[in-house]
Amino acid sequence: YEFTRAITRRPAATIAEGLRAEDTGNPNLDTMLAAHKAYVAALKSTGAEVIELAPLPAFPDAQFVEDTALCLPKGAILMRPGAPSRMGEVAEMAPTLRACYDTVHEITGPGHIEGGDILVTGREILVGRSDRTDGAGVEELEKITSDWGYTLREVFTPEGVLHFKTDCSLMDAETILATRRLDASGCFEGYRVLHVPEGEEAAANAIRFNGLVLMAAGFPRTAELLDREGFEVVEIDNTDCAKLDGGMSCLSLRF
Ligand code: CIR
Repeated sequence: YEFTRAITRRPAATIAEGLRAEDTGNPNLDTMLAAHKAYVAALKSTGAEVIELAPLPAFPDAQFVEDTALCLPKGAILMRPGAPSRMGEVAEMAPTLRACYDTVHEITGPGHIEGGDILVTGREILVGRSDRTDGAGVEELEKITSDWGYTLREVFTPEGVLHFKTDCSLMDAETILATRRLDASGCFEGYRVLHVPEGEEAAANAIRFNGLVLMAAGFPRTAELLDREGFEVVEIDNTDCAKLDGGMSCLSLRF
């Protein structure tokens, strides 16, 4: 959770064409841009450098940059999204990562894996299989990360949940904020787990970024819980991203 850099991408005018499991209305570009600005400002306020990429109208989900790569200290790994409409986002991200890293690997397939399914903790890499991430994708990632000395553990994302990290986030090396439904699968055994209060499940996709925890606004009991635990919380309006099943972690690559 200590980072010197982040990569973000401004939402494009085509956001209404973004993927969503359920139609709860179209996102509004102006309010999404305002929220995105607040998000970037919060990252920068910690002293980190934020690389802000230009919108990609051909890829309406491209602001959710997290899904395109995994950034680790030893190198970056380009993902292979399970959503066909998002495949092309990876090539758009590649040059930026190649400029930041000496080593950039890529998942070449046939499997699929998206960054939203990967949680890097203080001791291991957890990868949740989901509708977007399959066993072959996890296996290919494991080959790369084991060479770098990481332990990778495959876990499962609950039915109906888009990504593993839709339901959890790392608060510090040992502490995970998670929904009860995800924790019930037993995947966090040995960690300290803070449960998102019932009815506030959408607050589980937060990020610890240096001294701050960025979380979606509108979940007062979760904010209070994190505050009580000693975290400095910044609330960001997530109304528009939520309409596209996006949250705090999806909006950046952090390294
Ligand atoms: C999608 O369905 O792929 C996008 N509309 C949302 C992606 C959210 N990304 C994430 O949770 N890492």
